[in-house]
Order: sequence, then C-alpha cells, then structure tokens
Amino acid sequence: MAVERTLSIIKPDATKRNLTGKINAKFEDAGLRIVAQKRIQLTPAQAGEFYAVHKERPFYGELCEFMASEPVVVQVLEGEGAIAKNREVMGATNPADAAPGTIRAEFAESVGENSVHGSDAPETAAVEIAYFFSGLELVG
Ligand code: 3AN
Repeated sequence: MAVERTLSIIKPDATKRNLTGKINAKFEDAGLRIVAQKRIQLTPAQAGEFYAVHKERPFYGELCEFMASEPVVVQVLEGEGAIAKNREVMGATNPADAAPGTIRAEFAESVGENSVHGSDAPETAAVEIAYFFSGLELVG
C-alpha cells in the first residue's frame, strides 16, 4: 500500500475538553505519523469555505458556527493507506454507530460535535492539506 498524507482536524468540542493528547495517541498507536500540526482559531467564513461541499445541507450554518466556536488543531497524518486508516481510527460520523475503541465512540458528543475530521479521498486530502499548510510546513 502507498504512503499517503491526510488532513485531520481535532474539533472544538475536543480541544475544549483538553483531549488533543488523547486523540493524538490514538493516531500514533495506529501507526499514523503527525508530520504537521498547529492550533488555530477559525472564523465562521474560513470554516464555511473549508466545508463548502456541505453548503446545501441543513446543518451547514450550525457546522460553521461550531467549527469557529473554539480553537481547532489542524494536522497532517502520514502513513501507509493513511486516508482509510485515519477514518477507521475516527469511527463512524454518528458516535452512536462508531465501533468501540474509535475516537468518536470514546469522545464524540453528537453527530455534529464529533471531535475529529478526516479527509475522505486522495483528491480531497490534497486540497484540504493545501488549505491549511504550505509546502514548507510539511517536514515529513
Ligand atoms: P465525516 O466527517 O464522517 O466525513 P460528513 O462528511 O458526512 O462526515 O459530514 C461532515 C461533518 O458535518 C461531520 N463531521 C459533522 O460534524 C457534520 N454533520 C454531518 N451530519 C450531520 C448532521 N446530521 N447534523 C449535524 N452535523 C452533521
């Protein structure tokens, strides 16, 4: 399997509860390397641009407000099959459906406030990584 990079976000519900370290341990235990990471405060407009693909969904406004409500930690995870592996470690979108031991099963509060974001395909990973990081920040 090819070595990939994926964009991960530790969301406001998790940063607020001081869970960054516990969530990072899940990534590292699964063999994902955190090759870039920063804690930032998004504006609702920046969150809206990031989630533009969901613009027509009924929860879009709520999602943008939530993502701008507290700091987030944006990061690039690297490893063999990192995109799928990260989504496995994250668990299902709705924590009620997330497999035991996954981040969302252990930490998420609801389908909206679900602790983490992870890219869903190589094309979206490339766009999402470039949204937050310059090439100089990706040190491997
Ligand atoms: P995932 O993050 O698992 O790829 P998506 O892409 O379907 O899931 O949804 C993006 C984000 O939108 C989710 N992480 C969640 O925060 C929010 N979201 C999805 N479905 C709902 C919903 N029914 N109500 C509120 N927020 C939602």
